[in-house]
Amino acid sequence: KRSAGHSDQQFHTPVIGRLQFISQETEEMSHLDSIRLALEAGCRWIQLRIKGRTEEEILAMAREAIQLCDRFGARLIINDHPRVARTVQAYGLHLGLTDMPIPEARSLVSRKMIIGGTANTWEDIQSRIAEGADYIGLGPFRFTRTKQNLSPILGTDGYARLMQQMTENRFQTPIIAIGGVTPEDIDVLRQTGIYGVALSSALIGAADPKATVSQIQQALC
Ligand code: TZP
Ligand code: MG
Repeated sequence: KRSAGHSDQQFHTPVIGRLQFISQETEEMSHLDSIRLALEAGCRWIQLRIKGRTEEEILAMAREAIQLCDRFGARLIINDHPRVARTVQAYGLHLGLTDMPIPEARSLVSRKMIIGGTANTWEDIQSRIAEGADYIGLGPFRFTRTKQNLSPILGTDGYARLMQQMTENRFQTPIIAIGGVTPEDIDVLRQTGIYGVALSSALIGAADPKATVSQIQQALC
């Protein structure tokens, strides 16, 4: 029985996936094509990440993305746009360091929506946790063309150092490694204590996307 004075939120334990696919547009593929590829390969945790379009355009694509994800029983995260996430009733919202602050976004979306935040440094990690992020996308692991204006590369040593600091401070927010991650990186990354990974190119460019997803999922559980 729930005791008086406690909000529902305290009793709501969000599910955070360990493998998040980040949508991408290439010459051959639209964002939705990339999501379809990831879903068909077995990925059940998708982020719609669209840059350089209007909110209306992104909303239209988000409506299609959520239908597609529903069909596969997958969870959709919307990057950058709280209103779009609210309108399509996405499972989550992901906010970067220059986006709306997490507490402000919380007041715009449903109480049960999960909100992830980006971090590149220990200072970012601390402020994301203080802001109440449900998970942290920490990167970049290595160089990638997928993101513009990339922050300094962390490499394995960077994750090892930051995860050590997480432990010392008893911080438990799940850390998702991002940026140029490939299936071969999962084992070393896991040894640093990260919770999961977010990737795009490694799946889009995979010869056998299904095998790639199962390989990654096995390495992560
Ligand atoms: N943030 C840091 S790197 C990145 C984002 C959104 C892109 C990750 O894509 P890829 O293709 O797996 O490097
Ligand atoms: Mg952003």
